[in-house]
Amino acid sequence: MSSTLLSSLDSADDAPALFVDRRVVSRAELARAAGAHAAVLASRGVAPGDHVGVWTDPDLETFVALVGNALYGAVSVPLNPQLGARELEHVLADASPKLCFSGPRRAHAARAGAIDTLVSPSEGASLPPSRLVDDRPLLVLYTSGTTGAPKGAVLTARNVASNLDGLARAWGLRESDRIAHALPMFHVHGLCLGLFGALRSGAALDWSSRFDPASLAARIGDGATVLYAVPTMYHRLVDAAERDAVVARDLSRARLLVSGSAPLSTREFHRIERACGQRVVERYGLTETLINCAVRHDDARRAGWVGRAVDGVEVALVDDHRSPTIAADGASIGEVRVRGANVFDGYLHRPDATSAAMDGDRWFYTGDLAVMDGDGWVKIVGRRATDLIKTGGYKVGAGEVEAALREHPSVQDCAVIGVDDDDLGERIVAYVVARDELERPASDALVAHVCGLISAHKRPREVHFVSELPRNAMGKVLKAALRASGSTRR
Ligand code: MCA
Ligand code: AMP
Repeated sequence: MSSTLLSSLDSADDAPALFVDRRVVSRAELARAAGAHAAVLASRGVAPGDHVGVWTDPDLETFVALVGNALYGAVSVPLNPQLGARELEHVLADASPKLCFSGPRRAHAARAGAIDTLVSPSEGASLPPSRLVDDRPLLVLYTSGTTGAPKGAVLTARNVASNLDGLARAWGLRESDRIAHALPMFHVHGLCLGLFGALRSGAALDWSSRFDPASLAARIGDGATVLYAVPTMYHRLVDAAERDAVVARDLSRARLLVSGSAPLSTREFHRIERACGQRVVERYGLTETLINCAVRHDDARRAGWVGRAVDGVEVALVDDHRSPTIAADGASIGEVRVRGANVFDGYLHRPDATSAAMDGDRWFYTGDLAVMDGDGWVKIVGRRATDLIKTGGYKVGAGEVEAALREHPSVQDCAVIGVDDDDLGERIVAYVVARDELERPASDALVAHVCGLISAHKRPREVHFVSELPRNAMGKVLKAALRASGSTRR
């Protein structure tokens, strides 16, 4: 393990570090800009360990701020530019950033309320401090639970570095690699694996601000060697590849196509293989643990299996009493628990939630259900909580969406479920009881209302009006009955 966190920046040479929408930035340029950012932080009274919000707009300045914060020791709290008002209020109150960084768009300055906003620091020549792999926090990433507002997962430099080293070994990442992705920069996948993973392994990051299948595939045609994407993106990529031979050819040139954040169906795995001759490599993780299992680059790849434990991670299956009694026979189902340097420090201000998810031996209980075979290969088969929805690779708590809907004056009651969807994996469907049956709000208005309060990707894709919700004798909504009642797969 390199003792410095973003080790490829230590040499600060002319090798490309980043392609941001095709704008190339060398390691030397990135290191210099990150140094200037760090100098501005210091001049604004930010101390190492302070939280700094970063609006993750699709600008080079966002990358500089994330890297500059990491090197300086400030803890980045990445902010989705599309955070609704209620979610933003929660994140700012919970994380109390010392200031929020905004790129040249400045549009967010007013949104952070009383919190000071730092706009794109100017050039400067100072070299960045070199951050060691330490046990201090590096990031606070907000992640949804079954109930309540999202929780801030605190990840340390060691969590991230140890996991990135395991992944670099699993995938044989090297300086000649260029990792392409079009993922958001406020989650583990795009930020930790994509940005920090490239800067630690010496590969370059080739980032596209918008996901467009043909353009992303063209980045591989243009020299990117590895692709990171969520299954929804692979679904759209293979649709494009089936229509367009150029897309298929570009995808066929990748050294590795890597999928994660949600299950890649066996159907899509085989479609991709047929369209471009590539067997996708899957890996499985959580915000709290980073990546637990991965298929190695030289493994035989099996549809539906997420590979073996990443180096440095212990993975086991447990029964309902959290006892490791589940046989590794490829058929017995248990909950996945994990332990290792990858496992986070805990949830910010939520010792209750941390101790519910992590035991005294530092095993983290994922809530995911899986089988394991005799070689330690894992296949995810479901999850314990039915109120957690994975849509387009984003985790969304049904309760968050319900709470947002309930704030609408015309909504008397509601229930939100995830329904199987070929494109999104699951799509969010809302069942709504209107306060006045004769004056139902328009579905679009309800969706817009949700987008105003929480992130747009948490919006319902369908709204059904019902006169009442099915409930059991205890008054609990019967979501299984809703699921059975109407919306079908598509
Ligand atoms: C739509 N939009 C609206 C409204 N309706 N905005 C305001 N009001 C409305 N009523 C906007 C959206 O904000 C967005 O804006 C645009 O319409 C379309 O967005 P979206 O619905 O998200 O598009 P999509 O086509 O469904 O997106 C599919 C996607 C996306 C590109 C695959 O879901 C995605 O990027 N997923 C990645 C998720 C991810 O990175 N997960 C990693 C979690 P605009 O066009 O301006 O954007 S980390 C994790 O899971 C673990 C650790 C792991 O294992 O990796
Ligand atoms: P998040 O909190 O957004 O980090 O989401 C983590 C969850 O995504 C996990 O608990 C799993 O349910 C799911 N997940 C991530 N990767 C995979 C995968 N390769 N296969 C199945 N589920 C996955």
